[in-house]
Amino acid sequence: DDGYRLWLRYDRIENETYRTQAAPALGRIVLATPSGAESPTVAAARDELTTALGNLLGATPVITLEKLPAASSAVARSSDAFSVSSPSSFTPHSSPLTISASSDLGILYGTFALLRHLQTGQPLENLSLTSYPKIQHRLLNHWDDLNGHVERGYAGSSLWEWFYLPEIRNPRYHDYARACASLGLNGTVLTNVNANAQILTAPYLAKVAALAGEFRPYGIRVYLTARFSAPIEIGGLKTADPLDPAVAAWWKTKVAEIYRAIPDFGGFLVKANSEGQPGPQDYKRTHADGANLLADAVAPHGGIIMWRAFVYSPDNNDDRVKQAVTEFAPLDGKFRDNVIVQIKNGPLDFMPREPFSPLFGAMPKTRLAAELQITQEYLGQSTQLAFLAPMWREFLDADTFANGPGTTIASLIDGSTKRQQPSVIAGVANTGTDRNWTGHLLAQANWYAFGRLTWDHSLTSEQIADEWTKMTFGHDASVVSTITKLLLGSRETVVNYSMPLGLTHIMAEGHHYGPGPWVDKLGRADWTSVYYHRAAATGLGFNRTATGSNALAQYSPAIAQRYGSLTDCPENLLLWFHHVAWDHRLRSGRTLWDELCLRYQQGVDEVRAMRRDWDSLKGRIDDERFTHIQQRLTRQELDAIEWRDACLLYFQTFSKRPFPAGIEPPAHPLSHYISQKRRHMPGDPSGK
Ligand code: BDP
Repeated sequence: DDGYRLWLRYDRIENETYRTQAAPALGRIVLATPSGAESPTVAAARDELTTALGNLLGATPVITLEKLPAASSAVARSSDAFSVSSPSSFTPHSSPLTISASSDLGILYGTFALLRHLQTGQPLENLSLTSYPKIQHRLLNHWDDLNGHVERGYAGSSLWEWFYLPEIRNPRYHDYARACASLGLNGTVLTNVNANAQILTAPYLAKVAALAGEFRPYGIRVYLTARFSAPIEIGGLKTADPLDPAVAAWWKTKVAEIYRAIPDFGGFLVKANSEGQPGPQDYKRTHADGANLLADAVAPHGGIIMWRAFVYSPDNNDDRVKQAVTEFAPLDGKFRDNVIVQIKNGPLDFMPREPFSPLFGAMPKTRLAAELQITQEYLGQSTQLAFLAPMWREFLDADTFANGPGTTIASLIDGSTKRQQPSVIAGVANTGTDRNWTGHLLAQANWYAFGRLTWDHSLTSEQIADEWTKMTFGHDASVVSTITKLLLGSRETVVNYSMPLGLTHIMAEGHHYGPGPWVDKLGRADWTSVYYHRAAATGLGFNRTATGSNALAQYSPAIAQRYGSLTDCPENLLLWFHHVAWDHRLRSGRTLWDELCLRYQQGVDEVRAMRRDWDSLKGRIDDERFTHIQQRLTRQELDAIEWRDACLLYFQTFSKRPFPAGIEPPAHPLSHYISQKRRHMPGDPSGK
C-alpha cells in the first residue's frame, strides 16, 4: 500500500458482524437538501457514498434526494451544518438513514462524517449526529512557488502544475479537494507568502480558475497571495503607495478581473514588510493602510484579506519576539471589517515549543486568525515523526486572560469571545507530489489533525489519533494502540532531543534540519542560535522578565507574574523566559545542567522505544507501509543522537560540568558535529 488513498481508503470492513449489521442500515440513504435537486456537490456526496459503501460493505446503497422540510431547524446553525439520523433498528419497512443539511455542502460534510463513523466502527442504530464548524474559514496555506518548488515543503514538488494548466488537469486536484472536504477544510491559498506578482496576470488567472473549477464541488474556495508591489511589477505604475488613488484603482480593476474569472474567489493572503517582502512601510504607511487598500478592493465581491503579523523589522533591535506586538497593537481598531490579522501560534516562528503569541491578547478590536504550520519545518521535516495535534491543543487551550480567566486562544479566533466574523484558521500545508502526499506517511496524520481541529477545536488529540489510525491502518487492537501511542508522544520526544526546557531556535542554519547551537554570524543577530540560547558561564536561556527584555510585559498581568517567577514558570518554557544558572535546582531536585542532559538523553531513549514499538507491528500491517515507517524511525534515532551529542558538547563548553550518570558518551568531539553542515537537503537549502 503506497498510502495514496490517505484516510479515505475504504477497504472492506474486516469485522464480519459489524459489516453484516451495517449493510442493511446503509441500504437506503436519503439526502435532504434545501432544494431537493442534484448539484455538483450533491453528486460528489452521492459518488462518495456509492464508492465507499461499495468497497467497505460490498453493497450499493439506494440514494434518494428529498427537499428538506422548511421547519427543520437542527441544521440552521451554520450554512455548513449537517445532521445524520437513523432509526433504532433496520427492517425493510423502517425509515431510511437521512443526511440533512441547509446547504449542499452540508450534505457533503455529513457524508464524510457518516463514512468516518463507519470507518471507525461505531454503532449505526439510533444515530443522531449534528455538527457545524466552529470557525468559518478553514484554510490550507500552500507555500508553493510558480516554478513548482515548495518553500519548506518536504514531500516533493508543488501539486499545482502551472505549465499544464488550464487545459491539462491532474486527477490529483480532485483527490486533494476530496481529502480536504472530508475534514471540513473549505479554502486553499495556492501560492507562497513570499509572493510572485505573475500569479495575478491573465494567463495565470485562467489556470487558477481551472483549479477553482476542480475544487468547487468540494466547497474549497481558492485564495492567492498578493505581492504588494504588483501594481509596479505587472501594472506599469511607478508606485504601490496604498494611499495613491491610481494604486487603489489598479487593485480594484485587478480584483474585478479576478472575480470575473473566479466568481467565488476567497481573497488575498499578504506578507508585507517582512523578510524583504515589499509593503506599505516602503511608503511610510502602516500595515493598516496596506491591508485596507486591498480590503476595499475585494469588499464589493465579498472577499477577505488575511494580513500576516509575522514581522520583525531590520531597524528594530529589540527582542525579536516582541516586535509583532510593538508594530501591530497600536493599529488595533484601524483595520476594515474584512481584514483578519493572521498570527503564527508563537511569537517567534513555528518552533517545537513556544508560548502563545501575546498579539492574540493585544488587539481586542481586530479580527485575528491563527496560522499553524503543518509542514514540520523545525520538527524533523518529513524524516522524523512529530504528531502535532498535542502542540496545537496546547496552543488552542492556552488562556490569554485577555477578557479575564478562560479567554482561550480558541475562543478568540472562533469569534465566540468577540462575536466577530469572519473567523479564520490557517495551516501551512505539508502536501506535495510524493505518492503518499506528505513524504512521511505518518505526517498524513498532521494534515488530518489540522483539518479536524479547524472544524471542531474541542476534539482531543487522543480522539483524532484514534480516528486517523483506524481509518488509515484498520482496527487490529495492537496496531491501533501502538500507533496512537507513537503519535501522541512524538512531539514531546522531538522537543526532548532538540530543544528541551524552553530552548528555541538552535537548529542548523538555512535548511533548519538538525542541530546548530553554535550558529553565530548571520545577516541578522536574530537569525543566529546564540541570540536565542544565551549560553554563558552564568547559565542558559533568554531573560525576558523585567530585568531582561521584558517581553513578558506583553502578556496579561496574570501570565506575566506566573511566568516571570523562576519557581512558578512552567519548566517546559523555562529557558524561553529566564536566564538560569547551571546549578539552579529544578522541580526534580536536579541542577539545570543535569536536567538538560537527561532531557536530551530521554529524547533519544524515547525514539528507541518508538522503534521497538513499531517493530512489534511487523506482519500486522502491509510490508510497504511497515518498511517506509521503519526506515524513517531508524533515521530518527540517529538524528536524535546527533542532536543530543552536538548540543550537550556545545553547552558543556559553557557549563564546564561533567555529564551526569545515564548520559551516553558522544561518539565524536564537538568539532565533528560543527563540520556536519549537511547543506544538501532535499527540501529548501536556501532559507534563513
Ligand atoms: C519561516 C520560514 C520562511 C517563511 C517565513 C514566513 O523559514 O521560509 O517565509 O517563515 O512565514 O518559518 O513568512
